[in-house]
Amino acid sequence: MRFFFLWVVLCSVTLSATERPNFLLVMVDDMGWSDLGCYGGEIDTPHIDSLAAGGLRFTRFYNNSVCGPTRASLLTGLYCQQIGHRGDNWNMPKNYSKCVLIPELLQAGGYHTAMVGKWQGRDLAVKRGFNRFFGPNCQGKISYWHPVVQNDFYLDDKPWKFTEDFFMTDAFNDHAVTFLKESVSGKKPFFLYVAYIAPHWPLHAREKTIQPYRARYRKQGWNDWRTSRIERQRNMGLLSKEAKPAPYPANIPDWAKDKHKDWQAERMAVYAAQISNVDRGVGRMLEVLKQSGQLDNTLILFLSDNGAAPNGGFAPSNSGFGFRPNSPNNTWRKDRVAIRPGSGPKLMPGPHDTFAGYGLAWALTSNTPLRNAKMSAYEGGIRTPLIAHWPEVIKKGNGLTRQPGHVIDVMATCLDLAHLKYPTQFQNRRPLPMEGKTLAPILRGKQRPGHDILAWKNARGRALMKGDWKIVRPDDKLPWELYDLSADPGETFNLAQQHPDRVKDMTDRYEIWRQHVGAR
Ligand SMILES: [Ca+2]
Repeated sequence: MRFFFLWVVLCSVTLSATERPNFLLVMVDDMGWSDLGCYGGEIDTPHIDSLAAGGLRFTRFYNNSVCGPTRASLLTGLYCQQIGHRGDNWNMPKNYSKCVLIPELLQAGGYHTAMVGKWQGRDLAVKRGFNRFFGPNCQGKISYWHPVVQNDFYLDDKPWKFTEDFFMTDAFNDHAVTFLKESVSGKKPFFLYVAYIAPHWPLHAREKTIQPYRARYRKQGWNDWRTSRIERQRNMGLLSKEAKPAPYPANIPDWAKDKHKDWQAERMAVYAAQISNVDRGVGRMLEVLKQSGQLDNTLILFLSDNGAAPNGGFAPSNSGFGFRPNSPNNTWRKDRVAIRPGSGPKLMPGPHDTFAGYGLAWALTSNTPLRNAKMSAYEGGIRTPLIAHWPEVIKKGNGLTRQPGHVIDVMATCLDLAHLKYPTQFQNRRPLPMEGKTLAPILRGKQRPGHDILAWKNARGRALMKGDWKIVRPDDKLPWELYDLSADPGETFNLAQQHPDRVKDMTDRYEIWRQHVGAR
């Protein structure tokens, strides 16, 4: 009898340990909605696509359209303004007395926690709940090739010495694999957060990773690739047959008439190479999970922190991103090698001494079929792919869900699945009540009671969403526009004139939200 009792106790202990899943949260930086193969893109992302093939893709998941505000919300489960973030610059939560971070709560709740990649805090990640950390404390523009000022790299709490053959995404991939191997061999469940900086500008990549893409983007340009993506999205069920993609703004040049096609193609080829490099890292992480037998009990979430970035111009130039001719810039890189300013046919992007972006024309292809880009509250700024992979729970592969969600939901999801409660007090802090809601019902194939509203205020956009309806405007001086996202994801038909009562109701709600979160 006593033996039986002990056996039951031991079993229940083992069961409760396996019940709590591991978390692998992977976020890329400035990647558009349709760059991944599984969202209609032509970039080679076989490993990320395999997550979609065995998991669930969200068609309406949202971020805060800029790096810092998204990260602040992602890690705290709060709107960024609630923790002293205006939504217009790119640092981490400013007011830690009002929030807690996911790793802090999971660590206190028995998880092993680790992070690789972009950290923007005033203090180090290992002081904010991570047992292990590798990456830069980002305070300025970065190079993928070399150490630069304002972006010191740390391994845990120690400054990290750069290796001879350093390339940032490769270093992230290597450390993610190392931390994951440590995590799977430990007794605790784990939370690994990999925050890539790719494919954020500058366009830096190794020649061998660019090469496979060169011919692809010389063959056809931004408009034709956009058409190809729309066709694939319609076939995949990501875009209905009737839905109209966002129209091109009038200033987008015609690819057919472009005089510098090889340079334009090179810009997209380097961008694609950066995403491929992330995909290789995801493949290596998947291999570690498979080998350890822990893939089935690991919830993997893959998303982007904002829409594709418009920076980089339409035409060749001899300056950009703060680098100008006849203006010395040999103090930015720590080895004092200067960047050759500008970008063009005689200065192709990719190498260590270049600094370029791919420009709005390609960014709109990345965001196909959505309107506008990073920083905007139109869908091209705030809508992100989200892939969820968790074989133990998500049994039916290749699924799509149209239920909306937001990065504020990740905190609630992790706590729910880890059987932890959100605290009213943590250390000496009194965190505000969570704004996010768990995504677990959606992962289990059910309808969840979603958000009554979701809302945004950032430097170049304000918006509020209620169900399929969305009001949006680029700034406070312009009238609100109204869109029905179920029929019009491209935000092409402004329905504000037809539905004045709905606009009034939603603007009232926006005002209540604005005061609730303390947005200006
Ligand atoms: Ca970003």
